[in-house]
Amino acid sequence: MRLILLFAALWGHIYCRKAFVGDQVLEIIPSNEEQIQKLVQLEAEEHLQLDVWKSPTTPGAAMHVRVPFVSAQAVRVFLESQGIAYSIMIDDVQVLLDKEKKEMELNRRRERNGNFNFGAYHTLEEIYQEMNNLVAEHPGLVSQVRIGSSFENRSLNALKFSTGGDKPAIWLDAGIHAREWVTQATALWIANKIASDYGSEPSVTSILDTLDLFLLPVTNPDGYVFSHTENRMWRKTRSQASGSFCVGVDPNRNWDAGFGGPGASSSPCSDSYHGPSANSEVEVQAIVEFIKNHGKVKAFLTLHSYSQLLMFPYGYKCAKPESFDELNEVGQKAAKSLASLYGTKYEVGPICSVIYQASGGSIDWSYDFGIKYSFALELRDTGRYGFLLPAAQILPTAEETWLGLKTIMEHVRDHPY
Ligand code: 0X9
Ligand code: ZN
Repeated sequence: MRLILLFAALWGHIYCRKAFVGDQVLEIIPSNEEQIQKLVQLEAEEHLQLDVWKSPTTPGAAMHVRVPFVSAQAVRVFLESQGIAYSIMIDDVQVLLDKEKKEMELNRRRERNGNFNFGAYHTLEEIYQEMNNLVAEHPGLVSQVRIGSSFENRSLNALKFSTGGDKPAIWLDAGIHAREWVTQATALWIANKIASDYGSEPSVTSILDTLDLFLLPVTNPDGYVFSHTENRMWRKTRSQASGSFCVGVDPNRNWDAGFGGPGASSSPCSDSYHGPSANSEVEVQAIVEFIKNHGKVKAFLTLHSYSQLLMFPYGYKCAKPESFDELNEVGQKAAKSLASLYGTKYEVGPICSVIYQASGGSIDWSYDFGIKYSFALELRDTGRYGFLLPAAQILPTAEETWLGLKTIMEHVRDHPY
């Protein structure tokens, strides 16, 4: 009997070990360039299996990193020996994941006899179902466009909001990075908000009387499914590289904009792997083809998390874009209306100055393609929960984000080009 129990415990330990038990997320503050270099070296130590949530940039600015339980000791010793300041941001990642899962199950039971809860996280299936419902409830305004399929053959479904005719359009996507769950949830809330406000709220009404809107809530469905079923921290696509065991490409390093340059990795195992060639990811390809074929897309907006940033080009280079002054002005205006609701502060500026140089990003491609109003938003928070933002913050995040986006859309409406 004892032997059987021991065996069961061992089996459980080996095969059922929850992936993130005891993992911590550290906030590390380098105080000089030398310490930043040390952190970059630390990040490169593959055996430590560090998951960098926020890269080190300048002295005094925080780096966030998930440290697997087994690497904790080594990382602490390293930081202390170098005199680098750090604190614990999340003490046990698995505790947050268990809570998140429990909340989702509870919500699922509640939803069985009621309406879709926009303040909860949902599976891909549930999101696609709700998109179908939206179309069914607003047939004169909302339709669905299948712009392509993912590597694992899932539909890439965009919602089209149109009052008729082929108007110039706004593009809005979310969830290109799988684990940024608040973005897919926010996009869906916004879809519902627009559908219900058209005809009664003057601003939405006039935007849609002038422009069509295409909204893709789940840009990376394979990654999203994987983040639910296997690894909550999954970021990339699920494509299979030839000649490597590692799976996936960072779809926000895969666009044809400074492809393969600084701020992207050529290692298939890296979370910022740019892929074998520009547009190698079918998910990226589908959007590029759609935008090119449409021919009249005037704004390209994309949702990421986290850090509370409102960014515009460039990321692949640190030069100012030609429309810097206008984009900066629109960005500041949007950040102001976003903050008017709950006081959430956003930093506004070019990708290269507000985060880091990063090549192959979507809004750099769209801008160079000729879409002047190209913006990327990093939603809540600034790191308390990072990618694991509690579901209780979905609604406030969505509401405030919508105010920011609406301000951008109003500007696009009033500045045809
Ligand atoms: O590194 C990224 O791809 C984005 N940050 S995230 O933490 N969400 O991964 C920011 C990149 C800026 N956006 C675009 N270039 N579109
Ligand atoms: Zn992202």
